[in-house]
Amino acid sequence: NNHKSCVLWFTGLSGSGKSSLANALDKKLHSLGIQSYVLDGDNIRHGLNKGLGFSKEDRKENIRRIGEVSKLFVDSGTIVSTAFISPFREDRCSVRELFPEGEFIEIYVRCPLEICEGRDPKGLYKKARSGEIKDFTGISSPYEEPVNPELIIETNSKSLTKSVDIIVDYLQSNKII
Ligand code: GGZ
Repeated sequence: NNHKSCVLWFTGLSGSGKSSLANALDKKLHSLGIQSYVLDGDNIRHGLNKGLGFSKEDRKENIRRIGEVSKLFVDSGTIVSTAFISPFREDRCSVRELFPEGEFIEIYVRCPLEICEGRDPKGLYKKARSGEIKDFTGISSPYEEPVNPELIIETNSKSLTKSVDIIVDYLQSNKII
């Protein structure tokens, strides 16, 4: 299949649906015969970035390394989707600067904090409220919204299928796939 490579940088709160969306998109791209890969907490924070925590400095280093790894994937001809909170604007901007214009596509997975907190699949918000987990994004650590993201997906009001379609349309309109 003839396609360009790029990074789809999903950013948003814990529980906003970044991983679900990145993984659903990944499936869709594979079904179209497109080489695609997902980087998320499961394959990065448990491996390459084991040992990094959630202080501002550790998150910065987490995102920096993910940016560099994404670049390697893009060099290999892959469409890479990254699913990390990446709460700091400055850190996301630094990653954007690693790529030529058009290859870094920031996707803000927007979902109200109350909804994310209500979902709380791992009980982390509850622990953050009680103080058992500190520096928790949205509760005791900031989330800086993207200023000019290429796409905003409202996971609260859109189905997963519809959200995937919006991203696929974007990739087609911009002649990436
Ligand atoms: C935010 C935390 C924290 C704190 C553990 N703050 O819902 P999850 O569990 O699966 O996703 C969250 C994940 C965030 O890691 P990232 O690498 O995406 O963060 S960042 O981009 O800011 O570096 C959550 C879990 O790790 N988690 N403690 N204090 N999320």
